[in-house]
Amino acid sequence: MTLRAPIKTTCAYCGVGCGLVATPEGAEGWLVTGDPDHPANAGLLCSKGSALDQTLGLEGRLLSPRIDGEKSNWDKALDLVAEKFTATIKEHGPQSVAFYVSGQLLTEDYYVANKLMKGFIGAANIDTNSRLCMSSSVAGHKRAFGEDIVPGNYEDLDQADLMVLVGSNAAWCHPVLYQRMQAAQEEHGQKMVVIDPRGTATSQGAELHLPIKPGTDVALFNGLFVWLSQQGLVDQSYISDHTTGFEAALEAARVDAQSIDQVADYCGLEIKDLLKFYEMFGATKKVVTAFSQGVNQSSSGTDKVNAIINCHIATGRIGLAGMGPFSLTGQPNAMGGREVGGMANMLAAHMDIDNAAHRDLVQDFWQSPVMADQQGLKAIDLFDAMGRGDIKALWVMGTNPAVSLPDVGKVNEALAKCDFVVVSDIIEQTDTTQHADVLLPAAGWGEKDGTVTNSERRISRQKKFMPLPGEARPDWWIICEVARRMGFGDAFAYDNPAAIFREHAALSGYQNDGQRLFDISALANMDEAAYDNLQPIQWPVTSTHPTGTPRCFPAGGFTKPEGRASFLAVTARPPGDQPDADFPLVLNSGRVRDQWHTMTRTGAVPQLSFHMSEPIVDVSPEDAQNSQLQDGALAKINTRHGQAIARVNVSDHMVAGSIFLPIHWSETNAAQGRVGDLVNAFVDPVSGQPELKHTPATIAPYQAAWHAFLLTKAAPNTAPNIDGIDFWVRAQGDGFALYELAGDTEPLSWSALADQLLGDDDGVELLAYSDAGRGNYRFAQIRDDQLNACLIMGRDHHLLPRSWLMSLVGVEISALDRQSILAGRPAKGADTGAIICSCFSIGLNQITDCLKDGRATNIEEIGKALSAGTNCGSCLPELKEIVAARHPQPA
Ligand SMILES: Nc1nc2c(c(=O)[nH]1)N[C@H]1C(S)=C(S)[C@@H](COP(=O)(O)OP(=O)(O)OC[C@H]3O[C@@H](n4cnc5c(=O)[nH]c(N)nc54)[C@H](O)[C@@H]3O)O[C@H]1N2
Ligand SMILES: Nc1nc2c(c(=O)[nH]1)N[C@H]1C(S)=C(S)[C@@H](COP(=O)(O)OP(=O)(O)OC[C@H]3O[C@@H](n4cnc5c(=O)[nH]c(N)nc54)[C@H](O)[C@@H]3O)O[C@H]1N2
Ligand code: SF4
Ligand SMILES: [Mo]
Repeated sequence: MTLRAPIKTTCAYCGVGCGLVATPEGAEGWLVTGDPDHPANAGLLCSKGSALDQTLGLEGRLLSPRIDGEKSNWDKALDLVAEKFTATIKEHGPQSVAFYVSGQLLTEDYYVANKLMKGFIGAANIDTNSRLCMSSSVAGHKRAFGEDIVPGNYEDLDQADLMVLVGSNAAWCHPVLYQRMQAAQEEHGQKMVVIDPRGTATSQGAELHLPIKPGTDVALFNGLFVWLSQQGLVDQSYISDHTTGFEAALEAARVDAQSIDQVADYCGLEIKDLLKFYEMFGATKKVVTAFSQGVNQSSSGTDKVNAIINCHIATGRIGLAGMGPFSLTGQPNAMGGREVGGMANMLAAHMDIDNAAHRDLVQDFWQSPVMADQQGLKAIDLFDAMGRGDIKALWVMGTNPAVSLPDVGKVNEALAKCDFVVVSDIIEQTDTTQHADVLLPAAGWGEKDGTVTNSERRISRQKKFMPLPGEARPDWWIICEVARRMGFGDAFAYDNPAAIFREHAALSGYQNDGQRLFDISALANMDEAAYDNLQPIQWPVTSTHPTGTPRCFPAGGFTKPEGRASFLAVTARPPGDQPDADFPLVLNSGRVRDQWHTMTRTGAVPQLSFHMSEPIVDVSPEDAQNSQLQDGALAKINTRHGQAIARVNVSDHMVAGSIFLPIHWSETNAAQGRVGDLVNAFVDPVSGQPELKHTPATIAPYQAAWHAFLLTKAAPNTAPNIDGIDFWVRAQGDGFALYELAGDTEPLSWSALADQLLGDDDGVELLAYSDAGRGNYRFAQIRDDQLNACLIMGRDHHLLPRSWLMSLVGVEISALDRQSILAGRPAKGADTGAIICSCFSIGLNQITDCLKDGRATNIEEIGKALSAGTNCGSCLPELKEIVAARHPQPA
């Protein structure tokens, strides 16, 4: 029997780590709301978090182990995995096997995966999607502080007088933190500067946006460093008491920053804007510089991190309330993964694999037969080695590398070539599970117990409140069962995640003596009940700080020898691959508001599907004109690595020379929508993090001969496998699927194509309109006075407003609706327009109508009239922009 009482847990998605309450609702259902007591969010949630209760269904779930695609059972599958790994190691050595894991695993899962690979298999070929995400920050922190530490906490974001956001679209990616910053703007006039090559929902709310030339952040911060020192704004006593390397770093910075003009020119910025930023930074003591993937995902990512940290330690703006460099972690447990050392170049508990004393310490603690004595392969090298046949057995857990790695065509070839691929996932059909010899059904969010650590070093419990579905099992259990079958049973005999956590906590304190700040040994003796009731707590958690530590480095005290932080001498380097005549544009890539990564969970939630229902390429008006692209039409984007097709959004927020594609679509839900196919695999030499934000590209109109969209209740969860369809993308509606379709050549018979797409359906009323001359076709199947399917085809891409037809699903179709469908024109006011507020499904037209007819003049009034923006608030930046377009503020 399941316990049907409210349960406190943590969000499954981003690194903000919001606390949630899952409350039973109805017979089986759960309602998920923000936990008002959790310090990360104080009850707030974003659009993704608020829709978590809608991901709890079992549609698409992997519910039993599979071998070669056939249903199997746990014993057979686990035996096979253990046998194959053991045999491969025996024949080809420990370096011939690898794990590729994820910052979305819980700390306990991560800990045992790392322990098995490094201490029992004896190699370090365990890398993680965090390589693509946080590894430059890890490397930057280690170089500066001697340890991977995010010094501050979220209260600093509230207390700062100036927030500098570098390469972060927090309004969409860390929405709850962004809302905290917005509140700080209102409460005490906090200022915001956003440094990003494109305008974003985040930069909308900023006092200053610096549309930096992609990849040039090191020069910008070197410029700041030099300027601060010229103005006498560096803190000499802090520098001499707590740091080393100031002079050398300043000298290196001067190479980039002989003058403000040089910096402005290199970074493609106006001198006055640059100076304004420098003056704001110089004049404000409480500055937080928060950074994310625009910094990390770069071939100079580590240097970018250090260029930022240099400015903070030069001015003593670190370790105190309202200030500091702040790496925003992406995944829910990116930080936890770093604690357990689950990357190829780390050991465990913030120890180094290159350090013999650390290796001995960990081996002694684990009582393990072997210990990896050299770094393993980092993600990009790992898949390259697999392509060469050097990695013969791979186990993927909690990540979808066939979508998310750069140059992913090559990755898919490597996966296809690998002798033995095991994938643990919650979803049956992904681009990666296609390659699996063995598929292991993992328990998902809400079905398993463990801990995660958020961006501010705060450990929170994720809790089970649902039964295990089918044969799904928690990841830690799966890993321990394989370890046991490989002969390591004693070291993996945990009864529950609490036991693993205790060991992890004990290791952090083992022979530590204050050498490593990551120490949670005060949690090492928690019994199950204490573990279950663990309140969110920030590490270090030691006998001297039993209730946790809100801030590190309050007065120096860095992990480096003598407690000093290092300045790093860095100079700007251009991105690895430069545009040329064939590929004159820079392809940037990143996230959209309502989707999570490869959409395996958020893609199934109707409420999240229509803020952006297909891959959109953002293009500046100038580039659109040069490439003859029309807003709303399809375009082909090509790079040296591959091709994608996306719909064009001509946007004033884009600067000429660069285009932006979202990362979310895959072969599972689109044809040619996978951005990884395009992206180069150039890496940062220090961190190994790939340059996912900068690939030379070209864009051209995709001259489709026909376009269509299909809205159907009979929602096949697959590609429309029909000859002549060259482009398709699928979005999940409430009880229906919406497909966008296009083809290169006009169908020989439109009606035959229509029959194939609609399928026979006896007993339905068919509305059909065709104008062969213009090539306009509209079909609607109506059953019991409701829309069953509808297909609109034509030579033009404009067709009809999808939002209008979607609004007809599930309601009685009136005579007027029938007329409107046949006429191809919605009745006045019937089209809600593109969805802006996902929580209440409020579209753009509804909002603009409300502003036009005077029902509202500001966001609050829109909220009152339509409810838009009154739940999670994720759409507030967009509402602000819509209001501003209608009611421009006097300058
Ligand atoms: N909605 C949503 N939220 C998420 C996620 C999600 O999938 N969906 N994923 C989570 C994860 S794992 C992560 S890592 C975070 C990522 O969070 P963010 O890093 O905020 O998100 P991105 O969209 O990847 O990229 C941020 C910005 O970097 C900019 N950028 C590109 N090149 C440069 C450059 O050279 N310099 C500078 N300064 N900026 C540049 C891009 O234009 C983009 O706006 O989001 C987390 N939150
Ligand atoms: N071009 C480009 N590429 C990028 C990025 C970019 O900005 N640009 N960003 C990069 C970044 S920062 C990141 S973090 C990655 C993210 O990329 P991925 O990690 O590949 O993306 P996800 O969709 O989060 O994959 C998680 C997988 O784990 C499964 N899963 C969910 N819960 C569980 C569970 O409890 N157990 C197990 N075993 N499986 C589970 C999901 O179904 C899904 O298949 O993408 C990277 N790739
Ligand atoms: S900001 Fe949104 S996605 Fe991130 S943890 Fe909070 S609710 Fe989840
Ligand atoms: Mo990430």
